[in-house]
Amino acid sequence: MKPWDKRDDMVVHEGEPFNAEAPAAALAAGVVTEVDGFYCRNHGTVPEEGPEEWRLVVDGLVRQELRLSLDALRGGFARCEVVATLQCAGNHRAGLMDVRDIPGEIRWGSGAISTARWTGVRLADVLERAGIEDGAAHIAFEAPDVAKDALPPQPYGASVPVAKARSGEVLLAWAMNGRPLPPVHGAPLRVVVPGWIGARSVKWVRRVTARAEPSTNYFQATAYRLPSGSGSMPLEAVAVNCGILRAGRGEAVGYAYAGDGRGVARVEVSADGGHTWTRAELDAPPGPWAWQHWRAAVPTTAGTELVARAWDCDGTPQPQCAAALWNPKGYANNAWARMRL
Ligand code: MTE
Ligand code: MO
Repeated sequence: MKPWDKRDDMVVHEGEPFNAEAPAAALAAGVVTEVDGFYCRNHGTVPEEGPEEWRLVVDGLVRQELRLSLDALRGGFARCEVVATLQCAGNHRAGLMDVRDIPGEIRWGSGAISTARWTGVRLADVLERAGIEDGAAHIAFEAPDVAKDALPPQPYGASVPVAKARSGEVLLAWAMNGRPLPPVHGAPLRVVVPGWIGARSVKWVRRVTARAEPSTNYFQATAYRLPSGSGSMPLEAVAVNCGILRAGRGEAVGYAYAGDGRGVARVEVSADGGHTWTRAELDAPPGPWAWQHWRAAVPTTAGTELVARAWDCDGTPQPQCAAALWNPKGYANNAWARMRL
């Protein structure tokens, strides 16, 4: 076993902090990913915390500050389960690095994505208990792990606008696939923001703060953004994208995912560089916040390059070329998926 009870075949990019993508076999094995194959993205060292002294603080622009133990969370609010896909904004970065190098960033292939059944309470219910004041427009999350790649080095944090925080799908989760969260995935409690880039799903969350402005944390204010106008904009919902997981014996198998609950309408695969396409058979998603698996009958002789592309339910297609999507930190590459056999 690799560190953190992960499968031996995890694609480990960094040992410390531990950054590893899910092997294609783990992603293909089921529409819900086993915890031992679930990708890991860590900006700092996994914190050690005794659940005994752990408390979640809810403060800022609220009528009533809260200090909640795990038992208080479990016992005081309705329990909720959501099957949600997490995808790192850096998933498929390798395709952008092939266009032009991106020094200092992890060369993620298409395995910085996984799906779990998360159990916890709705963030909306906790915010309701605290009573959000009128001036609050963002909900910020703070964790104790210190990110060395932040400038300056600082604990990890993020925020989401109040509308997303109050939506029923955003969880404060203590379990993953029916078992307590393992340390590397955020024990004892993490935020799960379905449909949005993984960076907003803060692990080891200790503080939830209602604010007038977005979090000033490096990972909200500086990283995980795309150039926009003369400034930049935060990455939020995941754009429709897909991956090819395996191909052989005349069949290709993969995943497709469109964030923000949009769902995938169609997937096509080409074995001739995009001249002709075969429509893939799409599995039903395990829920509105999850990816879908697909399979297509296509020639799979050695040397063939397979290309796959998806449309979301708004009719938005994936762009063809990574070159048009290149950005300095290498986020959000949703160009057509390619696999050379
Ligand atoms: N939360 C904390 N506290 N520290 C982190 O480094 N990484 C974020 C997010 N939450 C991170 C975090 C990023 S960039 C992603 S993609 C997801 O966690 C990855 O979640 P996972 O490791 O459980 O797959
Ligand atoms: Mo990420």
